[in-house]
Amino acid sequence: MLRLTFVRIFLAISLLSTVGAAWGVGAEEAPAGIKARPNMLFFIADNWAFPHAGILGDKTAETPAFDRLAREGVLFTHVFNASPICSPTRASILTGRPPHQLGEAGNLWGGFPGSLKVFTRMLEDAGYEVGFCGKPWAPGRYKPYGWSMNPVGREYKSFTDFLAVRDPAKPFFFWIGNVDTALRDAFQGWNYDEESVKGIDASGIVVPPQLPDTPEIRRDIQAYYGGVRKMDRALAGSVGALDQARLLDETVVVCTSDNGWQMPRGLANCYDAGSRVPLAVRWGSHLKAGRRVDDFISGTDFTATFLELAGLSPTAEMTSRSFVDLLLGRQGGKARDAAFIERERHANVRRGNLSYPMRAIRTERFLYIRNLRPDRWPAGDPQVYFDVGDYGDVDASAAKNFLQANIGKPGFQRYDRMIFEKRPEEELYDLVTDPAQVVNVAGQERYAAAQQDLRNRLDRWMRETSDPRIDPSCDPWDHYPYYAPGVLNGKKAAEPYAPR
Ligand SMILES: [Ca+2]
Repeated sequence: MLRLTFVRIFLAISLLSTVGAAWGVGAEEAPAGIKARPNMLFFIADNWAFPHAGILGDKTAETPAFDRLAREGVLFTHVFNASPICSPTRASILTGRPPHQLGEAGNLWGGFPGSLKVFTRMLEDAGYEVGFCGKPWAPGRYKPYGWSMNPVGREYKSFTDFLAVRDPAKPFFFWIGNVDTALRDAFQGWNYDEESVKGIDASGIVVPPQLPDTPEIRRDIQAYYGGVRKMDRALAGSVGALDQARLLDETVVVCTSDNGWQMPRGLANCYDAGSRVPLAVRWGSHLKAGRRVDDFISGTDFTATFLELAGLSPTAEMTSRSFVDLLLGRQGGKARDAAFIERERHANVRRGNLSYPMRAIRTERFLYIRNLRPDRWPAGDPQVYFDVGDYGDVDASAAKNFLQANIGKPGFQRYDRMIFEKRPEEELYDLVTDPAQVVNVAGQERYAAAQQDLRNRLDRWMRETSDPRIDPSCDPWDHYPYYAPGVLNGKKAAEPYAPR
């Protein structure tokens, strides 16, 4: 049965005859030992940050399933998503383009323009069966924009449901959007119940220097690690389902996250805590087991990678670069030496519906951030405006409550400055001396040349990718609708709030 399926797929591939071109060889000499058009399982966590996995050296993180993928496949250590925010990152993964090219999809809770081309649809058009369960492109609206279903594809109740009903003659791409590492919503913390955190030693947690080391903060991080453990168990279940269906070794299994953790100065910030994510890929015997790749990967690169695996090429407008060469350990891969990170409006937490635009470049040595509207509040206005409360771009949690209760108190000013207060136009962090990115060295004489070089690189990238922000007066993201369920001024609005 399986053999027959393989023959059918092989015939279909020969007919399409696109595979050879994508692999860089003639179709008839199909790559030795490489199965063309493999199944792909994309497991994407929500707000799970680097390096919170056992195999990355984190002693508190219990991630045996992720560690197994890395041990039996490839572990990537420098993966940065294009944005530190859910919807724009997910949109950039689907389109292979930076969020600033995606109009409303560059904001959280925006719309997904019908004109955008997504790789999942391209795979479907090329004969793949595509589906998802859990969190797809979200949050935001797609129906009024010409999409009959989520831009990821058709929704299934679970991965096992999908496996049971899929057409075995077709290869598949399946997206699992796990949310165990996210806060339950913007108003509650992680799960603190006994079962969720059982066995996770809060005293063993390493509190990063951007947060005060107090029992309140440790408790929040402990609960987050409970989420990490739960997420990893879900991953184990998905890999087990593949194994049970005898599909594991012929399926490319990818596990990553959409952005960094939801602790203050993480999510919605261009620091590593907001944008750097774990990534491991397993593909049976096709990948040499236990390799570690330190080249830079942008989250936008998944697009071209999945397309290449399916024998397709990215469109001309995609900035995505395939990392199939890096996966296979081939020479001549077009490895990046930097990643670009950006954000626009996260929650609608500034008077006048204003965004807080940032653009950043992360190299091995430096992180350079440009705050394009430094007169605005990076974490949201300090006065209560929406139900999300003060500084609404920092999601509500026990850690935030604690920090807010201590604003202005002795010993807390440095955290106020790092998390809540306005920021200078330029930030520069030297990762050799300051890996946590807490000491801004922008403007210091000894860094003048590096700062100028990074400034130029960022400008060049903005110009080359037609970033509307290259025009200093341009603010389109302030005017796009904000579709979060009504939480304006303490009232549950019947309709989502849209800026006037
Ligand atoms: Ca997220």
